[in-house]
Amino acid sequence: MKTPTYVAVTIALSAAATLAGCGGDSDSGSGGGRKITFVQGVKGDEFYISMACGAQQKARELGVKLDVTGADKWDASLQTPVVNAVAAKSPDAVLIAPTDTQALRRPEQQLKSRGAKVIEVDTKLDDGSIRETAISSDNERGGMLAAQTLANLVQDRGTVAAISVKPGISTTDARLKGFETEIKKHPGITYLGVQYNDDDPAKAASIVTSTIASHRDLVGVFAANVFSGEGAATGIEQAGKAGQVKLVAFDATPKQVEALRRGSIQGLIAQKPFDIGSQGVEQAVAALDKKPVPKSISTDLVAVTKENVDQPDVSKYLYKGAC
Ligand code: T6T
Repeated sequence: MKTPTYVAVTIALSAAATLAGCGGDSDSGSGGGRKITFVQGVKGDEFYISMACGAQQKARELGVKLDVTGADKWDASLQTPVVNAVAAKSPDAVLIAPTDTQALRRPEQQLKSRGAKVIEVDTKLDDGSIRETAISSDNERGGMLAAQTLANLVQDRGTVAAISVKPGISTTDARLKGFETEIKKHPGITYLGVQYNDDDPAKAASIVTSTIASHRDLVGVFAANVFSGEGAATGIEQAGKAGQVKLVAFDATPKQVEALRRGSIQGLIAQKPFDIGSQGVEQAVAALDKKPVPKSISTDLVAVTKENVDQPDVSKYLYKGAC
């Protein structure tokens, strides 16, 4: 089966993705004076930094004030007090990436009961009764695309493994589901299952080096997000297997793209965080204007390889460390 080495998967709306200058907070000072707060899944992750850029740009266009906040680590017990502090400020609307499908239910309920319109961006709760809408990539399809790409890279035979953050995250769980569904269609491939790294690249690196040491026939790894991918690339390099053990990872941070250029990563599934952020503000204002808001919005994915990474219609989706 010929696996696509470069695919632009258009699944739904794509907002005009142009980057504009932005910082933590913006106040265009005009236009309705509404306050929107964006609670990232974690601070310092270029995926969410790019998402904040899209949200800032749309906030300027629509004349609303946007604050951006988040916890220092991907952890529901750290995100909860951040959300409670936001609720205390009674914003008109909140864009939030809940770090767990259950644990953030009560804090989100708190936001809603204080009158805020809740827009879930990237991740979502199992309970859909709080949010106005959920905006994210089609993560299950992204996982299937990663499996097809990895199967092609390893000529449909050998042993592969997966690495992810932790169970209970709507996005990475969906990617694993898509990956596992697809990889099972490749009889020549043995799948070892998933190991979790708690969103810590150092943990991801040591998981991969020990997996390589204990499975001499390991030929491929799927990494379900940024820090899983950055860590897996380091682990493969530390084991001296760069280019031999193939790596396909979700996301496209500067570090991941560098690893792609030097041959430690062979495929990246890039999301469009700028579009998700921009759509998030647009739907928040629509909800505040009592306009109809779709129950969910799915944004594009792009498969990135060494061959296409510098092509303009691919490179424009690579994540940024600043706007
Ligand atoms: O992959 C993204 C995001 O989509 C996922 O929900 C969590 O991990 C990332 O933020 C990357 O770190």
